[in-house]
Amino acid sequence: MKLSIFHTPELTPAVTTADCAIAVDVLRATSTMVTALSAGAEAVQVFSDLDELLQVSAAWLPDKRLRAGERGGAKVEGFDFGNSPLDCTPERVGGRRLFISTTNGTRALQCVQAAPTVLAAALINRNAVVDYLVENQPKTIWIVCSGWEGSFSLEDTVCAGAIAHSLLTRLSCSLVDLAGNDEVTGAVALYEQWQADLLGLFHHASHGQRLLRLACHEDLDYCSRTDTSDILPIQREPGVLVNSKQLALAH
Ligand code: 3SL
Repeated sequence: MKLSIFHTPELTPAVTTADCAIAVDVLRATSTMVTALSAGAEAVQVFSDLDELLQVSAAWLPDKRLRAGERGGAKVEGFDFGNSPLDCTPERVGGRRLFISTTNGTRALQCVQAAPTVLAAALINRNAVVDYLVENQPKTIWIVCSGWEGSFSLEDTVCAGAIAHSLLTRLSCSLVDLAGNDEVTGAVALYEQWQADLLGLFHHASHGQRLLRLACHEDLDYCSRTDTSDILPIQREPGVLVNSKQLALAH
């Protein structure tokens, strides 16, 4: 198994050669997707373009869909939700499809949607992701961090490091054997330094600070908790992610 980490969609090779691609946007898109599926959403469908989201979701009955739109951390006017995982309660999302477009996270998913397997990871479902990788043993894995508008982000890299760190233990392999690029070694070191204070790291992160200015303290706290959800979002068709347990039942 070889793991490579890319810090942004822009740094990710245009042609995906990974057997398994994992998109990460800890603050907050992939944390929101995990939470929506955990609360019983039928699926999550991702868009980089807001107009396309409105057009595609218009074909769905209003009581079967929810539209989530975020730009610059704030909710887009006219949408049902912004991008807070805490909005995804069973009462609000149960049985509905979440159509979502965010500044960076949905772009990360779209840039690897051609991979044979596409997963969404956050700190809250780190273990579910690692369980899948240990069980299925894909030869080549890419973790694509969302970053912020083309720049590196601490919170996504620490999550990539948390996944790599856990794989090293579970597979009893060395960093040299696992790492497909230098970013893996850097991400593991970042995680090792901050694993006991991930919320503290979020307070240093530029996007964490942006969200704090928008009074999203509870979101930061929620997204910093590791291994609290056993939900694994997996792509069923390009751009559409479902709970992996649902996909297993269908086969
Ligand atoms: O960048 C993104 O895709 C978002 O997750 C940003 S935010 O946390 O909703 O502000």
